[in-house]
Amino acid sequence: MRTQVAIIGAGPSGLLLGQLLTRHGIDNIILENRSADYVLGRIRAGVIEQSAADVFDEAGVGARMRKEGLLHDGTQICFDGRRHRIDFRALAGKPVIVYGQTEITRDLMEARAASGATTVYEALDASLHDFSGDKPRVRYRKNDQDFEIECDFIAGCDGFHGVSRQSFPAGAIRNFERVYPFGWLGLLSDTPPVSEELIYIHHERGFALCSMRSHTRSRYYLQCSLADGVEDWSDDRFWEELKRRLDDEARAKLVTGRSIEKSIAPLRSFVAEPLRHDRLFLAGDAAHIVPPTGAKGLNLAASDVHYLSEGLIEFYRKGSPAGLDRYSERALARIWKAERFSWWMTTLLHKLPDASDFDRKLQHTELEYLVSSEAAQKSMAENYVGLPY
Ligand code: FAS
Ligand code: PHB
Repeated sequence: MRTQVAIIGAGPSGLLLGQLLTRHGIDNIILENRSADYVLGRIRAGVIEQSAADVFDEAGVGARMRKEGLLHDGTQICFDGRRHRIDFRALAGKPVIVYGQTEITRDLMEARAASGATTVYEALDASLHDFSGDKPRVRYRKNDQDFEIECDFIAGCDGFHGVSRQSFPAGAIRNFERVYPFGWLGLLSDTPPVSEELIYIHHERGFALCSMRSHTRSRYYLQCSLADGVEDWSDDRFWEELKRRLDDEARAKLVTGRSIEKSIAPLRSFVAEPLRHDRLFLAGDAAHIVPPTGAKGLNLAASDVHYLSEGLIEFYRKGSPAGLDRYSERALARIWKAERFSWWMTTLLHKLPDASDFDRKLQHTELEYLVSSEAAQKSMAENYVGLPY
C-alpha cells in the first residue's frame, strides 16, 4: 500500500489530522490498534476552547458541537464552602463549549467514513521504518496477515503509550515529566448537573469537580489515592464522598444515580522535545500529557494538529517545507504554556499529600488572591478559554 501521510492512532488527534488532510486532497491512512467501539467507549475530555472549535469547523465536524454543545461564560471555584465565579466572557472576551470528547470522536469517525478515507482498526504491532530517509514505511498486522505502507510522512497520533515516540532514535528526544501523587476517579451519570457551570472544589478531603455533558448527563471527579482501584468505589461510596466535598447549595441540589461509567486516571505533566525526527511527527498525547484540571488535553491536540496540517498542506501545495520545519518549535511554545496552566490549576486545587503547614497556608492564600484580584482572575480566564494559536 502507498499513501502520502500514514497516521498512527484514531483518537481525536489522528482523526482530526486525517479529516483536515483529506479535505485538502492529501491522501492518508489511519492505523488504530483498537476497535472503533473501544475508542468511543473511553470517557475523557469535556471542555472545548473556541480555537479548537474553529479547527473542528474547518474540518467540517463542528455542526453538532455548535448545536448541542453548551456555551459556558464562566466557571466556579469553591473553597471553605464558598463559591466564586470566574467570568470568562468579561475577563477574556469569550466562552468555552462543554461537549464530550466522545461526541467529537464520533463526529470525526462519521466524517471520515463519509469521505471514504481508509482507517484500519485493530491494526496490531505497528512499526515505523526509514523515516530518516525520503521513503518512510509503516508495518502492521491484521487478521494474522502482515502489511506494509509506503508513505512520505508518518504522524504519530498514538497517545502517551503509543509506538511513535518510542520509535525516535535513542538520544533524539528529551522527556520532561512530573507525576502527581494522586489520581482522578471519574463518574458519568444520567442525572441533572448540580449547577449551570462547572464547579472546581478545593477541599481538605481532596479535590472534586462537578462537570456535565448535557442538561441531563453529569460528569463528576474526586481526587483519590493512586492505591485505589475502581472496585474500591461503589456508587454509594462515590456519592457520599462527593457530598462531603460539595458546598451546601450544591449538596442540596445533587441528584445521585447509577453510574454509566467509572474510571480512575493518573495525573501527570509530560512533554517530549522535539516533536519531529525527519519525516516522523508527534501530535496530541503522543507528544505531551497534562493533568486534566485545566481541561487542556484535547485542546492541545487540536492546536498541534492545526500547526501540523498547515505544514503538510503547504508542503504538498507549494513544495515548501517551511511549515514542517517550524512545527515542533511552534507547537511546543503553546504546549508549555498549557502545561504551566494545568500545573498551576492542579497544585492550586488539590490536597497535596506531602505539603507542609506553610505550603497549605500558601495554597489557601493563592486561592484567596485569585478570588480577590481581577488581574489574577483575568490570567486564569485567558488561559482557561485558550491562549491564541
Ligand atoms: P488518544 O490517547 O486519545 O488516542 C490515541 C489513539 O492511538 C488511541 O485510540 C489508541 O488506541 C491508539 N494507539 C495507541 N498505540 C497505538 C499503536 N501502537 N498502534 C495504533 N494505534 C495506537 N483531557 C481533558 O481535556 N479533560 C479530561 O478530563 C481528560 N481526561 C482524560 C482521562 C484519561 C484516562 C486519559 C488517558 C486522558 C484524558 N484527557 C483529558 C486527555 C485526553 O482527552 C487526550 O488529550 C486526548 O485523548 C488526546 O487525543 P489523542 O492525542 O488522539 O490521544
Ligand atoms: C470533564 O467534563 O470531563 C472535564 C471538565 C473540565 C476539566 C476536566 C474534565 O478540567
